[in-house]
Amino acid sequence: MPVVDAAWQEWLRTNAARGCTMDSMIDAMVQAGFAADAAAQAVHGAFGAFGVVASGAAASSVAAGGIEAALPQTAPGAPGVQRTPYAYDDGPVARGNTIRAFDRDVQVLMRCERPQVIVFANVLSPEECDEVIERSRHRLKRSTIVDPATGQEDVIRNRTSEGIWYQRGEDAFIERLDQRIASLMNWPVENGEGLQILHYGPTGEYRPHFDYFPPDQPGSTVHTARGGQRVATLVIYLNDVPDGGETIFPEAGLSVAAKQGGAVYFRYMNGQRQLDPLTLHGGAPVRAGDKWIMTKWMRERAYV
Ligand code: PD2
Ligand code: ZN
Repeated sequence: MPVVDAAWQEWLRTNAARGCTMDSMIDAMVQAGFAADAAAQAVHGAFGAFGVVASGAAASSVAAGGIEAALPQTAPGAPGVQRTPYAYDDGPVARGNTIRAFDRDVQVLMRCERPQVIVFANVLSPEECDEVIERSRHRLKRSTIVDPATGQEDVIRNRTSEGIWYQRGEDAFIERLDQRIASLMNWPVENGEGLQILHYGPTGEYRPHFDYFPPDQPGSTVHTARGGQRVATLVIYLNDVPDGGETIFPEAGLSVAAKQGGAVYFRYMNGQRQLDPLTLHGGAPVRAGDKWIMTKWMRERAYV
C-alpha cells in the first residue's frame, strides 16, 4: 500500500485548497491503492490542517446522482468558501454527430453535460499520430507541474510522464493540427497554448488535478497574465493503450479509454467566468504498454 509521503502531502494540500470535495480525494487515493480508512484519515487531516470548509450538502448531492453541480466554488483569496454553483451554459463545440474541423471530419462518440465532456474519434489519422510520436520521441524531458503557491514549474511525483512543447504554428504540419483543433474546439487559434506531447511509460500516471489555474493562489497570476485563464482542454490519444491509461473524471464517474486518433474535450470556464470543479480529472496508471498524448489548452484571450 502506498504511504502519505511528501508528494502525497503536497497533493492533499493543493487539492483541498482548490475546492475538491473530500469524497473525490478519497476516491482518488483509493484508486491509487490506499485502503479506504487510510485515505479518509489523510483527507480529513488535510481539510482540518488547511482550514478548508467542507460542504456536506455538496458532497451528498453528488453522491445522490449529481442533480445539480452544487460543489463549492472557491472565492479568490478564501479557499473553500462556498459561492454560487457552477452554471452550465452552452459550450462552443458544434452540435451534430460529425463535425467538420478545418480539413477533417471528426466523429462525436459521447457527450456529457455536467461536466461538459465530449469524446471524439478520428481527430488525427494513424499516420499523423505516428508522425507526432516519431518527431517527439528523441526530444522528451521529464514533465513539470505548476506550483500554485509560486507559479514555478516543478518536477513532482504526481505526474510521471515526459513531454515536449511545440510552438503554435511552428511548422506547416503543426500549424495544420493547431488549425484543426481550434476549429473542433470552436475557439480562436490565437487563444491556444502550443501543443504539448506527453509520453507515459508502464505505471506512468497523472493524478487527479484541474487544468485551470487556481484563482486563489498567488502563483497563478504569472500564468494568467498571458491570455487569461484556461477555459477548455483537448487531450488527443496518439496510440492505443492496451491496458490502463484512461483519462478519468472521478467526480463524474467517467473514464475515457485511450484509442489512437481519438480525443477527449472538457470545458471548465463558463461565460460568467466560473470554474467547474466537476472537471477534476487525471491520467490513470498505464498497466500495459505505454501512452502518448497531445494536449491543447485554450485561454480566454490571445495567448502571446
Ligand atoms: O494523460 C491524460 O489522460 C491526462 C489526464 C489529465 C492528461 C492531462 N490531464 C493533462 O495533460 O492535463
Ligand atoms: Zn489535465
